[in-house]
Amino acid sequence: MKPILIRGGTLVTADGESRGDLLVVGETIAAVGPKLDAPAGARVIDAGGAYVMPGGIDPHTHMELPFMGTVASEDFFTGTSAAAAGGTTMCIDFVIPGPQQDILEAFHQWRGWAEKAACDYSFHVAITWWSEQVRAQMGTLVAEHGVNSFKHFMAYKNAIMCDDETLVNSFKRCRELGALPTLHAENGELVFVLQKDIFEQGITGPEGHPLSRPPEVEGEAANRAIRIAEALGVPVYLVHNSCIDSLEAVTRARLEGQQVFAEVLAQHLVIDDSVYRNPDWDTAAHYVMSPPFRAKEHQAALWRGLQAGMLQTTATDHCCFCTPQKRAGIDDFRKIPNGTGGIEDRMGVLWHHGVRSGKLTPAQFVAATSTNCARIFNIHPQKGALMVGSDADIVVWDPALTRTISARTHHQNIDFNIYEGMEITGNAAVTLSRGRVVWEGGQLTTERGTGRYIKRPPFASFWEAQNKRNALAQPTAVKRS
Ligand code: URQ
Ligand code: ZN
Ligand code: ZN
Repeated sequence: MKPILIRGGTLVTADGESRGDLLVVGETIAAVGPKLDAPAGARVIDAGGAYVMPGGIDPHTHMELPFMGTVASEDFFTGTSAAAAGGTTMCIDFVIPGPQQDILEAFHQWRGWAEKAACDYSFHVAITWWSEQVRAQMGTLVAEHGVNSFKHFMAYKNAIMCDDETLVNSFKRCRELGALPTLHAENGELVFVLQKDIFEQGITGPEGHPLSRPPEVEGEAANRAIRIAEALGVPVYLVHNSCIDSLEAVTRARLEGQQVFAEVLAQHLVIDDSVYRNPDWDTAAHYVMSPPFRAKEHQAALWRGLQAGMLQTTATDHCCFCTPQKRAGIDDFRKIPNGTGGIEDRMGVLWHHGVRSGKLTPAQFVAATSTNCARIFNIHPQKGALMVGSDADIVVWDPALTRTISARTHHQNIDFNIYEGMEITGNAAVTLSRGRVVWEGGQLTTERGTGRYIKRPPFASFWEAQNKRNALAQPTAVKRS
């Protein structure tokens, strides 16, 4: 590949903005600074009037996920390509072993599916059951395969839900390994009973979905997970916080100094629960995901949480089921496959509703769409940075580029778009994945298989300090005379 000089832009990182140029040689950033010379044969990209920022990292996707009797329609090639069209250059997906499935076997299964990816990717591994073998294999995944985060679904009873015994055992194991436990925090037992009650009252349509998972169902689980983590002395990361109830649990813990990290989905920031009252069954079912979309006051609180730094990352939970797949629940909302798309629109939606509205600065935008995720999951500054030696995952962001979001024009492999008709200003003009231009002039030039699996090292430094602290705090036996 020829060297690429990105010239005349405003470089923006999580730490601020500066005018300057950026030189890419091969797959990494070779130089950053004012008035860089173009080496012989270099390609020059004019970034005048645009921002130059680290490629987005989406910490929460589910490409080609087998779930609820079907398989998500987006695969690792189409999904990472659509991501590039929106400025995202890496995703962290999920290995979700079936109950009693060997977790190493599941890991290699997902690694096989992801070989077609067009941008870089990594995997959280879900702990859906417990045994001494699971415990041992978590160690193998950390030591040999670069996994430093393990997911726990507190919802989806009789499927992938794990009980408190599994949570406690797995959290303890994460602490031993220097890995970060992550959580889908909804009380699955409550959901199961509420779903049954609502269905038996005769509410069978998509409007039953949010009724069976009210905010308190999420708040209880979020608080329980946070308290378990506190008691065991392990950090914790809560995915898709959707409401005031979970945000309050996160905020309290963080204000007390507990190591709690929290994610919010772009769609939960801008879409409310009125979507479930759409008279068209298909349209209402398009929005069935968990946690569900909430009443308006929750969006305002989530924006404040993002601005205040209580929510550190933004994601999409990109888990696509087309309309015919959603219709599996035509007579029973409990059977509608849970999930929505959004990987292509996350950054544009956040820029339009966040930066253009004055809620976020460009630097906060970069932190929330890329750098915080890289730091939390221990891949900074390889990812999420514009530093010499960083991977050349870069977006030339045009703040004036306007587009109307639609399934008719998006690159996602799903037959609807949850943001259908939304006009946004601010989009990726050029996207580079490890130095390769994959999006430019409205055209994708991704190639199957050019994405790489990114290993994420354990958090040794945190744990050594934590273990030393706990050793000092060991309760001493009471000497009785
Ligand atoms: O719960 C998740 O994160 C996966 C199964 C995607 N589906 C969803 O509704 N969020
Ligand atoms: Zn989830
Ligand atoms: Zn998910």
